[in-house]
Amino acid sequence: MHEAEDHKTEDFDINSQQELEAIKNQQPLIIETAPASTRASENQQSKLVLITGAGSGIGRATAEIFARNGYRLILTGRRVERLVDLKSRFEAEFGTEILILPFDVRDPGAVEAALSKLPESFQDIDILVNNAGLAKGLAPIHEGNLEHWETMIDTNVKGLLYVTRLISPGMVRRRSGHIINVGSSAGKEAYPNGNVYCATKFAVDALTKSMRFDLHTHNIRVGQISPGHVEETEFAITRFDGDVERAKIYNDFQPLKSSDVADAIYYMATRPPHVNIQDIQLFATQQASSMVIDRSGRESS
Ligand code: NDP
Ligand code: 8X3
Repeated sequence: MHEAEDHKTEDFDINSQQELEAIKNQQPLIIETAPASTRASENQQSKLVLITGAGSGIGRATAEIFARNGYRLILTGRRVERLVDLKSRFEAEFGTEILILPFDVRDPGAVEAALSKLPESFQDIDILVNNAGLAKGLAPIHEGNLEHWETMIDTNVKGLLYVTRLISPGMVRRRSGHIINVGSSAGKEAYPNGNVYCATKFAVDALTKSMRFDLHTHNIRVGQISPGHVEETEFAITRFDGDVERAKIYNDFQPLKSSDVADAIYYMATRPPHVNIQDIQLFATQQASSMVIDRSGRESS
């Protein structure tokens, strides 16, 4: 559905011509959001967080909790208008400093162009949240759609790798950093028709473990979060290509909310430096496993 809305820069109101030009040229866009005297970046605690897929769902909720707590942010995703909206809201509510960086994680050239030209004050990324990802389709293996498969593998696995490859060297150089990958319950337990999506999230699980092997001697924390069903996201509508009826998969039980996952990510990021939470698996109370869900109605909201 939103593939069609698609990632245009022309159809929305950007603040200035300079900003529009910057986005069109794939230049980093620094949005200063409050009078200098109140800017969160001037707080001593102000760490820098890069979130992929920040324009909706879990990424947006994660951006919000970090912004509310005074962190500086680099927000990425393809739909610039979503990022611009967030920037405006965070400007008004939290007075933090934000860099908008639109790129497609599947395109290694675009990832490199965006991340290799960061302004100096946005180069030292303390926390990377590898969140951008998606499911496409829900079909048995013998009926699978090759384009869906490519999209999931390119986004969930290769995209995560491209971003990590560019950001982790700075963390190694500084002997400081934290990488949090957004996995899934689907990366712990395969389910019928989940085949390729599950495989990509199993890959995220494996990459999280191997990245930790590679980076722990450099004082870098690597962890992952593995949620079950999460509402307040575009996950289902994307999986079912905009089919609103098919995407109604949360009506008869209370799933996690995007803010529940953001809260857990924030918890991981705010432990003392000697503590690394390797994985948080979380389900809604009414969900016992990928396939075992109490669909008798919402117990709570
Ligand atoms: P959303 O669809 O709301 O968010 C996904 C985000 O990823 C979007 O903001 C999208 O932005 C971005 N994205 C997708 N493809 C690309 C791309 N090629 N390049 C850059 N950004 C991209 O769903 P969720 O918030 O649910 O998904 C976030 C993560 O959580 C995913 O990794 C998903 O697998 C995982 N997850 C979701 C669960 C759920 O039930 N919702 C449960 C467990 C894990 P844009 O389109 O603008 O690029
Ligand atoms: C999303 C959860 O169960 O739809 O990763 O795969 S599920």
